Amino acid sequence: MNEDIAKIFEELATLLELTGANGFRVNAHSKVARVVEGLTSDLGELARTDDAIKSLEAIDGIGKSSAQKIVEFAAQGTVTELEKLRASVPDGLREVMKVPGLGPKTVRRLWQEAEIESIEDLEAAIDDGRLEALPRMGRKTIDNIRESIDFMKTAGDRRRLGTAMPIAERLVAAMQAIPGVRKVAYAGSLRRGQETIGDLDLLVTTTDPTAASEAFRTQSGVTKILVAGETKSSVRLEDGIQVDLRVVPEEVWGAALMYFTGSKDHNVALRERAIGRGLRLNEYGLFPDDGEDGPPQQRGVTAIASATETEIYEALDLPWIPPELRVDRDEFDLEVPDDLITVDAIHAELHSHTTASDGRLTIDELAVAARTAGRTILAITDHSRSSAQANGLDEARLRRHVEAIREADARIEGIRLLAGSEVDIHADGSLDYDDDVLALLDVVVASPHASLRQDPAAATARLCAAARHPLVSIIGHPTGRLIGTRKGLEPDIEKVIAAAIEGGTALEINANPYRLDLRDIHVRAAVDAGCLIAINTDAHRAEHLAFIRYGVMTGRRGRLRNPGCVNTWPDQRLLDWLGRNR
Ligand code: DGT
Ligand code: CA
Ligand code: CA
Ligand code: ZN
Repeated sequence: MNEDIAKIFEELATLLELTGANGFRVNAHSKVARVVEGLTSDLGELARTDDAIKSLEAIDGIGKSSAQKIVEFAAQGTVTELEKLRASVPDGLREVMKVPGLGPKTVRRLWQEAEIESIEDLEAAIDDGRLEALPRMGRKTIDNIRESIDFMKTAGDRRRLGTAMPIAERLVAAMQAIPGVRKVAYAGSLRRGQETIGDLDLLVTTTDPTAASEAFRTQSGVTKILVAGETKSSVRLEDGIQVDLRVVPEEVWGAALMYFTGSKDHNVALRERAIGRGLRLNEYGLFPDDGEDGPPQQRGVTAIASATETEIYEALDLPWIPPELRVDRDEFDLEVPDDLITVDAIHAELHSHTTASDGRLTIDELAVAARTAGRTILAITDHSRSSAQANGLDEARLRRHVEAIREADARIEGIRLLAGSEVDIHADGSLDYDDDVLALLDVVVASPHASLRQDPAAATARLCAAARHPLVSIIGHPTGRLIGTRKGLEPDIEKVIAAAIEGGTALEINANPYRLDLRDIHVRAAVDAGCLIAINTDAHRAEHLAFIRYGVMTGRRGRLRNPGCVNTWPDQRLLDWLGRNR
């Protein structure tokens, strides 16, 4: 319930700003959102008690009118003021709000001063020069807006890995519960751990195909049935994502799973490999070539292999290839490493935030959460002073924070806490604290946060300088991209990798599904060059620690092996590496 309430206040704040309410009211609402998000007890319950208003008002940051809205929401599931505000704003403006870099203030100006009520209006206004005619609207701002719109369009309708995965896992569990169903798996780009997912592909085996298909199509959350066949169904879910289901016979499970996992290029390459060996491969199995046209299974030809992926790969003289490697670049030519990175191998989290900056948990709470998640080392790396919007720490606060972390480390059992900082890399490559301050810390994650539109040469110089700095342990989310919304820096990645190797610095795979930065192909380049990699969740709350799986999938796509990932190292080796220049 708290999350819903926070969202409502966030939306209220946005709509108020958009409709020109005074800044005080806007801030009061976004403050409530933050307060509610940070609460550990459920407000929904509190809001249904007799003196709900009084109890809510007693919470720091919640005033009377906010308390009334929370009570209204708990009782009605809606807030009248929000409905009114929504009605007063053109629908198309919501899309305009989503354009990266356009805040409510600017969108209000576009709306009021240039009558822009949709993305289409905005594009037209850019084209006919109306936008440029507005006061305080420079060429550069307009170029940025145009670029952001183009970026939004190409990102299209794909979902982030971290959005698709929980949906797929829920669907798999639901299918598993249907009588007669035996095997269930998700395939497609999700199984390959791609950073964005077009649609979900589910496979099942069952003793009752009709019942399984029927249950799939009528389950809650389905808004539209697109295909309703005997073995193939396709539906659209509430949030718009499409899910394909195929019911396959148990004996062809491996062939079907392999086919629907893809990638398409990998499949094509496998099929050619089969042909080269006098065989035919399709989603029903690997068959001897009988010289006839058409699907061999329809002529009663017996498959050489079909039940498991492993037996099919083996019959093609290949080891089982992990789904993340199935891209058709060079997965057939290279050995599949037997120590490809896994979630289980990771026991150190080296990038995390507490309430000292913009995290939700105290040092103690975060330590316990990390320990519960199986970590044996946790580096606490709150933001540095320049990240003002993230409540970055000035030097005095940092010193006190370091003391607090060391004190907590001495007190809390079962996990080693390291005192660190996520230090801003300025546009020119200099760092946000002086070296004598950095020297106080156990871990320095240096990350770019601002000036993310600088030109590639400047970005390269910036990242290289930080990577060579002797007191920097890790370059955090090196490009600063946000999937689908922000392109981030476009450095010459080979040069950054070379600088990191020179400095003995690790490049981070930030496991947050909005980031996955380094991205897979950059990881691959780093791994090939022998550069160290760190996989961190950048946890701002307890649930974020589970993002590690997405970082690991990205690492596997880059052929990252356990020894190349510092988070897998034995504690003492890791500590020695972190302390090497201190
Ligand atoms: P997506 O959904 O766009 O994120 O990407 P995928 O890879 O999940 O693609 P999707 O859902 O169209 O198809 C799932 C898999 O099925 C795909 O990875 C490979 C296989 N597949 C689909 N169409 C073809 C095809 O025309 N030829 C071959 N060889 N395989 C195909
Ligand atoms: Ca798919
Ligand atoms: Ca599909
Ligand atoms: Zn961070």
